[in-house]
Amino acid sequence: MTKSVTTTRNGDVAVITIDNPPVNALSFHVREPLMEAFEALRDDASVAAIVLACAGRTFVAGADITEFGKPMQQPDLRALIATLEKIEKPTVAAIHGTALGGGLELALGCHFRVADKAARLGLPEVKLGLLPGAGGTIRLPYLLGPQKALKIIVSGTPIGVAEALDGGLVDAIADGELVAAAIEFARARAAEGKKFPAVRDRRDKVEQADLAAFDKDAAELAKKARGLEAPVACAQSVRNAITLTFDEALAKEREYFVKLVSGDQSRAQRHLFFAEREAAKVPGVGKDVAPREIRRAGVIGAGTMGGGIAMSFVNGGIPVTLLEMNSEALDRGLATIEKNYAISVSRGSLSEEAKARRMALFTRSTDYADLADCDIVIEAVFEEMAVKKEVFGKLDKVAKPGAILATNTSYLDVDEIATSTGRPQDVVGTHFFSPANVMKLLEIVRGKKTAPDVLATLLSLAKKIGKVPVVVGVCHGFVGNRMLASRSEESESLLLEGATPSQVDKVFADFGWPMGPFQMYDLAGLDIGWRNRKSLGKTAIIADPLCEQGRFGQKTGKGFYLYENGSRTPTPDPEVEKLIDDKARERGINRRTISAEEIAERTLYPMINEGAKILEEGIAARASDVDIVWTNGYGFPIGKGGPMFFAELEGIGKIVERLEYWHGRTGKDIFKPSALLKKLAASGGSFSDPKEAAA
Ligand code: 3H9
Repeated sequence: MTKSVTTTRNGDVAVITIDNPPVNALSFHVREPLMEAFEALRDDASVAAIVLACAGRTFVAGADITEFGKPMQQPDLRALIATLEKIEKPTVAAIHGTALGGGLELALGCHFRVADKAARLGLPEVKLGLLPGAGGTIRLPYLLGPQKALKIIVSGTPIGVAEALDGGLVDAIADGELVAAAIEFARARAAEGKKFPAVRDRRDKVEQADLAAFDKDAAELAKKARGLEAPVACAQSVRNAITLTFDEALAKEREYFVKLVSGDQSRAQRHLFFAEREAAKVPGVGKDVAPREIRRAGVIGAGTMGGGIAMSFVNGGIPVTLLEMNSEALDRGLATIEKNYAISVSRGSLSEEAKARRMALFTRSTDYADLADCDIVIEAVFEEMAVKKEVFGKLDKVAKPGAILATNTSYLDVDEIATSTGRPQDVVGTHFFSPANVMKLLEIVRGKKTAPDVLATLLSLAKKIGKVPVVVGVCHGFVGNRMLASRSEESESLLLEGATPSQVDKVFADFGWPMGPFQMYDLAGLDIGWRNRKSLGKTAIIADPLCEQGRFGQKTGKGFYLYENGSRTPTPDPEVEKLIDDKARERGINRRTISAEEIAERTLYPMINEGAKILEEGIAARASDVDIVWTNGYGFPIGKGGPMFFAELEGIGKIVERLEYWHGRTGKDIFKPSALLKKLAASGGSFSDPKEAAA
């Protein structure tokens, strides 16, 4: 077994190398020998300078997240950094890959940082519901200035070396081999023969800080935190770097960290971190299954979905043949795509050159024969079985052998679509979420005959185009929309029984959702669901008459709410309330006062129940996959970890009891507790460890 930490010598420069694959996390078996190395080299008179480097693909990517929530074995990271920082000979971190979290904090314990050109540096702890807990919220503001540091810490987004060099976080960019450059740099500093200040003693940038401007930025960020504790704690801790001494601020940082790491929000966000990685491990698709090569994609349909999907491929550097019925439709689709890129240019997130490069990756087509050289074709045509089958029949004739044929569908049976081809093993569903170029979730729908290497290809492709993939089985609506259906049905019932749209939406906002169901309908456009219902022969008691009145939501200025003078702020509309009243009276319903608790139970619990049924049927491989679907595709609050994680926090026993209560009162199937929920309630087990119930 390779040692986690080794020390080598290059003349009078000592090089410590951390080797803890895959990402050099600072596990106990790294911290212990690292501490020994620091102490030994500190006391070794033959060592003039020290370089701290990493083997493998990256510099240290953080503390070992799997150790959180367990008793911390000493030395902890703070002790390690304190020892490193006291070493008087020049210390230099040699950074390649990503220096993240505790990794960057460790590098901040050195006097200097030399980075590879492609390195990225950041403190992503906020994404785990934490704040950097080993001095990052203090040392980073010391080096970069508090306002810049605040942005990096609260967003959790790493920066590149040019920005790091400019701000003073990095001292040099390696020209050539990194460790050799760092040794050179260290030797040159040692030759200067002076003592360099530790970062903790470099207070000039915080002393010059504009506290009022900082507070203004922090207040803006706090507004966006939407109930999450970590961003607020991050901002407070960076503020402490300005107002308190180093040691006082460090003690406060520790206090905040300890509180956050043991809280439910961080547990939920850590669950999501591992859940996302777990979702990429699909039963039956082992590491030995090689993905197919994707050099060109075809997208059929240049409407909202097709255009967004095509943009996702192009953003990942994959050329796209975009096919439409006629050149007018193509012109319209490409004009929208160009407009979307132009918005990014105007916001400064894309350069003109990058926009031009992306637009050049599109090839126009109105002829299926042009799809013959595509390695994957995704159709995004009208959501109707007959139309989809016709498209797949045509595709079967032109696509090359081994090409992946994907249907972008939200509900339809992928196995049935596959029957219109002679190659069902190459057929798969890809459920993108709108706007497809923005939304991260990708439900990959595995048909009965979908080949494992098709799934492996989609999983690696998803990563390349910046999506979070979850493999799901065939059923109406797959994981996300199937669970959503139970919530939608109940939201309308709540209105008829006495709630108002704004009351329901407030319960959702208070829970942490970006918006409630009625604001969501108004934003998406009520006409979409209306069209869908009509095609299925279904009706909605409130939404249908709203549509008949031309109230399609924000785009018509009226929906469940009023949007006056083009405003996006919803205002309750007495006309809608009257409509609800009338519809209730027609049905003999006596409207009553409905509590927030009732709204929460009747909307959230049926979703959890449906999620459990999905698990029983094997449509999702694990509960954490369901959580990834909901947090990435539907705005489920990340601080609650997704519906299935939340169910365990809430108590499965309580949920089953309340479902049974509502089932008794309403007789609706959505409330009939699933066998899995009942089993877990009886055994006290969890979704990941479903113990057998005691006999
Ligand atoms: C922290 O540092 C707290 C301190 O401030 C204070 C302490 C007192 N620990 O993502 P990948 C695993 S908090 C344990 O697929 P990539 C990961 O689960 C930490 N395990 O690779 C996966 O395992 P598996 C702050 C970790 O190349 C495997 O490594 N740092 C950790 O796509 C490969 O990961 C962060 O939040 C970890 N820290 O991306 C950075 N990191 O193969 C978190 C990864 O069994 N990490 N694993 O599924 C990342 O963002 C990405 O892993 C990284 C590489 C960008 C580095």
